[in-house]
Amino acid sequence: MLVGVVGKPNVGKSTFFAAATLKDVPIADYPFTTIKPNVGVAHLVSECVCKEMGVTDAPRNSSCVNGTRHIPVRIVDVAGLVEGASAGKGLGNQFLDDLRQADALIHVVDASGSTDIEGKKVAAGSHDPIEDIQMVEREFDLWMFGILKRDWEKATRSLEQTGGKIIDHLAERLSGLSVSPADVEQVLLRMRLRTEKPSLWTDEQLMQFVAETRKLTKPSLLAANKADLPTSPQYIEMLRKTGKEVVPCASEAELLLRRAAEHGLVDYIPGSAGFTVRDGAKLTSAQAGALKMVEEKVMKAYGGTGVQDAINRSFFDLLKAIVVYPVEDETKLTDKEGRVLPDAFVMRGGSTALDLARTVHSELAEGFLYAIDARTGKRLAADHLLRNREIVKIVSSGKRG
Ligand SMILES: Nc1nc2c(ncn2[C@@H]2O[C@H](COP(=O)(O)OP(=O)(O)O)[C@@H](O)[C@H]2O)c(=O)[nH]1
Ligand SMILES: [Mg+2]
Repeated sequence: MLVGVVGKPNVGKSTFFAAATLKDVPIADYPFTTIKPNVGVAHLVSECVCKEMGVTDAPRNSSCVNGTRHIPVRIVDVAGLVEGASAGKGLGNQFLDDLRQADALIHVVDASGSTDIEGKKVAAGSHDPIEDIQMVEREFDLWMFGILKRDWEKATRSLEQTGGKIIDHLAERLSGLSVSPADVEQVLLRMRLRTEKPSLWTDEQLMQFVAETRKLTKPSLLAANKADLPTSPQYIEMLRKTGKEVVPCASEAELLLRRAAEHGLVDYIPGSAGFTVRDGAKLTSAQAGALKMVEEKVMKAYGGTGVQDAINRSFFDLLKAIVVYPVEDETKLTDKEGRVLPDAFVMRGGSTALDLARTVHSELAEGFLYAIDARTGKRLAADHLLRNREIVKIVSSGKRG
């Protein structure tokens, strides 16, 4: 699972990305090997099961800070999007290459209204961020539309002559965006489009099709950034009225806090509603002033910087992700080496016990017999739908079982 950080230029995407990916807690090894420069590791925070189970854990793929697990996930900083990007303007199609791999999007907007549609600085409060949202979504849709439109007449005529399926054709054209035939079918059904005569679809219908496909396959939330500025609350109010999920964010404040924590100046756990200056920390007056601003304009006003919340919500709300703890010994909650609750895996919602076996090791999946719920000791079948924070032992005839 990969979440993309998108938006027009100068809204604070890179600041958000830098803050979210700043290594804040010590972690042994990242489970991701090849990483492109604009792909980084952020963390989900989730209440660890250690307290409930009354054990002291020894995490390996994640870390546990005061009973909260920080579990690595990947996010990608997408190049800024401007009007005309779908036709190659600005960084043009680069953003689309970044976007296509993303499963969900954090759409960063400048909630202070201090950047125009191209991202140029203007008087605070003078630009309505809702226009930016429409622009970004429209560019994305126009780009998808362009992919389909390129050979539409020829392709649909040929499909109608040979009895080929429009669903397969559309899914094939959009496969680079991880759009499946089932996704296409769902959208077409909802729109009640006549699948036997695609050559009769109008451009408006095709645009509606791509917009619906985007919503289904790239669910998004709004990170209303620069929330610390005085002109932001009014726009945040307006953004909420769009019915979209809105998370007020102060990315710069989050970056400041994580850096200060890294340097041992403050105690701060991402996602929390406050921070404390460490005893004996020698702050310059500039640092003290900046922290005071964060306290007043961010922590007191919003109960947190929102960055961690946006990351969490993109996985848990948009992708319905769950955290699962695989163990070897379901009574001691250990792995082969006796480590207690070593791993916490982030999995897609709808994942099964067999999916978990696959994630742990392919041999476990091949010889899968059944799984055991460590809390109840009950057996779970291969198709058991995993629940968030479930602790599971896989029983397998495979070598690793
Ligand atoms: N006041 C305020 N400014 C911010 C915040 N986040 C980013 N900025 C500023 O917005 C400008 C653009 O940020 P950047 O991350 O480069 O934006 P990008 O072009 O979307 O990647 C920079 O001057 C940042 O310092 C924030 O939370 N509050
Ligand atoms: Mg940037």
